[in-house]
Amino acid sequence: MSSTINNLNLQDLPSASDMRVGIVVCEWNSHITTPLLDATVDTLKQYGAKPEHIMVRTVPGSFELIFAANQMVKSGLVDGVIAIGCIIRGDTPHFDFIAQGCTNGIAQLNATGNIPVIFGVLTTNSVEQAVERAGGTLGNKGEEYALTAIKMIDYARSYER
Ligand code: DLZ
Repeated sequence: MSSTINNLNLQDLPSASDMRVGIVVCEWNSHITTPLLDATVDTLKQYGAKPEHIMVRTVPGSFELIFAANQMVKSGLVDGVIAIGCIIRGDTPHFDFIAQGCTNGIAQLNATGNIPVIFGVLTTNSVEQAVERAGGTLGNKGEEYALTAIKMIDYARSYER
């Protein structure tokens, strides 16, 4: 196995065998978010996460990720949350409002909460760019989301040791 994936150093990566991970995934652009979700779950399992410790919930669109991720954070049922969405630029300014709102909302959860929330939201100018990153020529970003969650849960735990 190579020692990096998508710029992430895999050396000293902790096992996810005792980690509980929540995933919130969007229905919007499901042809993109489903392969992102699948790669995220597969990678978590590959690094030891137990299937029964991976909680997956679905929301309509990326704007709803903020509320749903916050509910998961507050539930105390998980050690970290991965928010998965795909926002594709259209003909109206809607893209900018949703992308900005979603980004700010998830950033705020990270700044104020006590568990990490991973930003697994693709923001692309075209469907093609999204496909490239969801199992296409540029790989699958879901792997990166899972690895980042494992690293950040371990990071959060370093303050408990
Ligand atoms: C309305 C909308 C639009 C135009 N585009 C996207 C998108 O590309 N990706 C996405 O995840 N959601 C989109 N949405 C839906 C909004 O995120 C949200 O569900 C609605 O504005 C209702 O709050």
